[in-house]
Amino acid sequence: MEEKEDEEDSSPEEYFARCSFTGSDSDQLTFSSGDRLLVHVKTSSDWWWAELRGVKGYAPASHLRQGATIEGATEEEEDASLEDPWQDEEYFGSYGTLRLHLEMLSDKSRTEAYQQVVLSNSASLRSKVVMDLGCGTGIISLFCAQLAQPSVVYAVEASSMAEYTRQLVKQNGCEEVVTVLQGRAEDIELPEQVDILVSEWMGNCLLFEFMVESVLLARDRWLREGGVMWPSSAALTLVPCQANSYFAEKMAFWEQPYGLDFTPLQPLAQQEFFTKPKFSHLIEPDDCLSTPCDVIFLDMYTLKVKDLEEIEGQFQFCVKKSGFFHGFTAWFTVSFESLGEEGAAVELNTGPESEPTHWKQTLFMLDRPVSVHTGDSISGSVLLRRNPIWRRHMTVTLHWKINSSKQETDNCQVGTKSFPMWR
Ligand code: 6LC
Repeated sequence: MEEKEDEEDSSPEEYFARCSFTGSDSDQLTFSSGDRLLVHVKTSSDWWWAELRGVKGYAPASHLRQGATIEGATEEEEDASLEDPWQDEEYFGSYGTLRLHLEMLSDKSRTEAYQQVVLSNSASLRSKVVMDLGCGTGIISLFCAQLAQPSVVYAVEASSMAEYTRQLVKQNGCEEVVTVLQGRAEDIELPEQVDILVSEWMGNCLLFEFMVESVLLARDRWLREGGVMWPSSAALTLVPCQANSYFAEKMAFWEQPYGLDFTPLQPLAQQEFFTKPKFSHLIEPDDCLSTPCDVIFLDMYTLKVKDLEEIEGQFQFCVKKSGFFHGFTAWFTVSFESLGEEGAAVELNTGPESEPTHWKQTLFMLDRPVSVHTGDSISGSVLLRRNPIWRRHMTVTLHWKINSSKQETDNCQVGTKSFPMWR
């Protein structure tokens, strides 16, 4: 397909993506549901020459519609628009069963980090008012009650697990201290402000699920002036990496299964396995092609809900070993500040140098591997863009530029790829 620059009119039309689309070559745009596109030329009935955030390319006409509202939507889309953009029924429904709680409680690094911060700060927790947002089975609240002497812990839980949490509190003799409140943190009323707001809100790639929004709203409403947030800050870390076995398993596989050439399936494989990030990847420290770099830092005291719409970070990596650059791996770290002189700070790091957690790491595969050498640099940016419709989802866009340290090779390569998580 050739570019249509010369035919462009001066007033492009505004369209919105009815669903996400991943371009299969550099001529095509990649966008997420709800994205605003400017259509310059209606090249054919199927493909339009359009623009998204300054980048031009073809977009499938069937994926676009005029107007962000449900006007002009098909019946099917109207139904979708009646759906809760937070998908709370499904979300809290899944936390009403044991599967996820078992996974979280079995994660010792995670659970013991919270236990440790309570224990190391037990003296300062004395007589304090605590809110545990999204308490689940109540483990953090129970740590507070058993390891310290807070005056009260408000354990807030929206799912039906709250009924059991109440029983667990009783069963463990903590009912004098822990008050279980069933409801969304956004809706509950407390009799007082709190000194400490503790929550385990982190999702894959830190923000997925966007439970952090509930934490920020609760902070602004219920945390007293000078109160403490646990965690107090969070960072997202990125590293360019090789992923030889994943690449072999999903892509190279088609080259010679049983001595046959199945390579025509590779574009399909790419679409199926590399379009979305791979959650639950465990990267070997050896697969890191350079020293990891913190790309995004969130201060839990100053972060605002509206900041969550778009968060951007920059990176500059120096390749420390030659190999195949298959993609980027991301993970996060959260820090808990100490409550005072006698307390201690605690960190929960979900990276490859720490004990694996249930979050593991998130792998973003490039469309094709690039061979890199010691001394090359990989610079660029990462953008986390919250889905404007599905509020628990986001798209991660990576831009990279590889500068080769070798004079003879074509010494600069650029790339960009967007990964919906999940819509
Ligand atoms: C924690 C999730 C728990 O927090 C789970 O039990 C869920 O029902 C609860 N939760 C999430 N959002 C709210 C809210 N707004 N109000 C009350 N309870 C809530 C683990 N999930 C992650 N760390 N991602």
